[in-house]
Amino acid sequence: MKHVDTLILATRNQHKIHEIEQILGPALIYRSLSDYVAVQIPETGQTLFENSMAKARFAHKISTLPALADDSGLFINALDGEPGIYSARFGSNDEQRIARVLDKLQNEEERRAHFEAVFVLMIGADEYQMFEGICSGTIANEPRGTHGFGYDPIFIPHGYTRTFAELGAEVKNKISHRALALKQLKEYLGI
Ligand code: ITT
Repeated sequence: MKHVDTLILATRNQHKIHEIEQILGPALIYRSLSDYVAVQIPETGQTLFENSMAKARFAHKISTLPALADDSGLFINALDGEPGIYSARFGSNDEQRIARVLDKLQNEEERRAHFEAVFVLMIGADEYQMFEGICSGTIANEPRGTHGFGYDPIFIPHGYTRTFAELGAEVKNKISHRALALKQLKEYLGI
């Protein structure tokens, strides 16, 4: 177990920040990148882990605080894992990204997919821990629901008939890739 009371969240995605804070709860104090700098951290890695490491390392360096990064993506079987690590760059906004996925899956019966999140907690310059979560499901035929963000309106988690965007935060934050990874982090921090 590791004692940490303040964390800098190494993400610019407000939806992620909200989910992370909801899942981890009030035992920690949260700082964000916008408390420090306005620069965008380039994502040049070939894997979620490499990108997550780069974000955590950067946030730790500028703040000297323990830093938590989340690199995540939607991996679709019929598209050989696309959009995967490029999930955030698959279009210029959520609507376009969703339309592109649905277009590529037109008339496709194989609709299995999974979300994956890789968190890196950078505690010191050479000290880090990695936590991973996977949530399997299928891609809906059309967007449904208004909760959440990103691909939530087209992702139906395994065991459910509704999308994450229909199910809402209470369900999503128990079963999502982010929730599963952060459960391990909570155990690690003893919170
Ligand atoms: P940061 O790099 O600043 O953290 P980002 O949004 O660019 O923010 P990623 O590079 O990790 O983050 O891209 C993840 C993308 O994958 C995200 O923008 C969504 O499009 C998608 N995604 C990840 N988790 C998701 C979730 O829980 N629900 C819906 N879409 C999700």
